[in-house]
Amino acid sequence: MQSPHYPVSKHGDIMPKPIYILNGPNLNLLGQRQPEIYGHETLEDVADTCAALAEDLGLTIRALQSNHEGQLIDWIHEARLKGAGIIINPGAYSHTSIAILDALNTFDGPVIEVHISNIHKREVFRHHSHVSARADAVIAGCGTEGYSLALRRIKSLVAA
Ligand code: CA2
Repeated sequence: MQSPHYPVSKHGDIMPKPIYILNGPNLNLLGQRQPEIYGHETLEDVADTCAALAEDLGLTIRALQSNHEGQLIDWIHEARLKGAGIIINPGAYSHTSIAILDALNTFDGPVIEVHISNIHKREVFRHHSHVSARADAVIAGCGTEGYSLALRRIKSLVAA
């Protein structure tokens, strides 16, 4: 009998619920500006790397980016129904958005917060993240590799 928790592909295979990989404002410019802080990889490169790793791990991903707070919140709400976990780099909303924290608090699965740069080594206004109050793990300063690290960790958390 098929699990009611998993969608079924057109071939009849059970598809695991995706891990949502959400990126916030300005991260669409990754690889185009400030490589000394954010590196040379584009967000598309990051999504490709995550998709390949996810396949190795037996996971699926849904990688999304928006410059708009409300859109990120809508995707978190979508993940409540359709997602197994959330990896989120909220960008500057990390430091300002109680609304994103509230949305994440409605999500039952694991949440991992990723920052490409080490926010604690930067300006004081970047040191605090509202999202960290919900995150099961926080990865900062590992460059874009942080997304792969988060995917490996979330694999352990969804399996637990
Ligand atoms: O280190 C991170 O990943 C940040 O979340 C990135 C945010 C920043 O506001 C946070 O404090 C830390 C900024 C994203 C801006 O991304 C750009 C990428 C390339 C070029 C310009 C901006």
